[in-house]
Amino acid sequence: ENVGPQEYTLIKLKVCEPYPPKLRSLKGRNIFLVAATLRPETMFGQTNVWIHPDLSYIAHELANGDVFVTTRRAARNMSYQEFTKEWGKVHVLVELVGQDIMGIPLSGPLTKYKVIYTLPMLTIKEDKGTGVVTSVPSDAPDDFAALRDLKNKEQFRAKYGIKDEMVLPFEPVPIIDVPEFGTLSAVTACEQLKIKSQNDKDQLQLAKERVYLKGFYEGVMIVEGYKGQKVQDVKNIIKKKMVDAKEAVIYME
Ligand code: A2H
Repeated sequence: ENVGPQEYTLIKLKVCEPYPPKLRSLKGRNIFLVAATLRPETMFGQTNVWIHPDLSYIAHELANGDVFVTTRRAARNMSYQEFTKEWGKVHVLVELVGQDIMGIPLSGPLTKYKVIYTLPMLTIKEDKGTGVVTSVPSDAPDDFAALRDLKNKEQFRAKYGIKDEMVLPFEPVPIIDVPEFGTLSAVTACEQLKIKSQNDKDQLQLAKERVYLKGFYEGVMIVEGYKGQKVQDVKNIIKKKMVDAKEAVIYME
């Protein structure tokens, strides 16, 4: 683990109306699920957003009137980073569990998919980031394995009330070329290591070790506007663009 504070980019994923029953009292307000990522330059490849079905979340109000959905722990951290009206105070609007916001439509920055959905991931940690994770199956083995599980297992989808159209149309998007791994590095790594599901912990750890460092240090962007540029060189540019457009915010923990 890192020593000292870690900076995350929080990606704002706007909840589309009509809102699910638990959020209905917030009709007319701008509600965002916010996902903590270390890889803002991969947002071109978002296909869905992961939520833990049994984890507690809150919808809370920020100083600018926006409503963020995160864990209470992340909300508290935000209150010490000038997100809230009063320093150290969280303004809770609604208490939720993940299942209350499962299978809901969102719109997010940079992805080619106009609408993406919240889907269940059981390995989300309560004590990291916001408890909301954006999914980039092209470049993150955890995301690829979990999305493939949902695609392959109808019972898994049914258990969490996920409809076919929230999962089946969404394919990994080639966004970064990684030497030796190609343009879908997470897919390649999962195939090489014969990963069968999101529960293949040790193999997934290996896959991640293989692709993350290489993706960051040797990856080359292949998306329009950044073609041929190194991931390292565009990461901060893409991050700043989203922050300036109010599509993302910087958060520390
Ligand atoms: B990353 P670190 Cl393409 N539980 O975003 C589990 N995983 C979480 C999480 C939580 N509560 N909060 C964030 N994460 C994930 C993109 C990505 C990420 C890519 C490649 C690598 C990568 C798309 N998912 O992470 O322990 C998020 O996934 C490499 C580790 O703080 C976040 O960035 O290092 C990353 O883990 C933060 O993990």
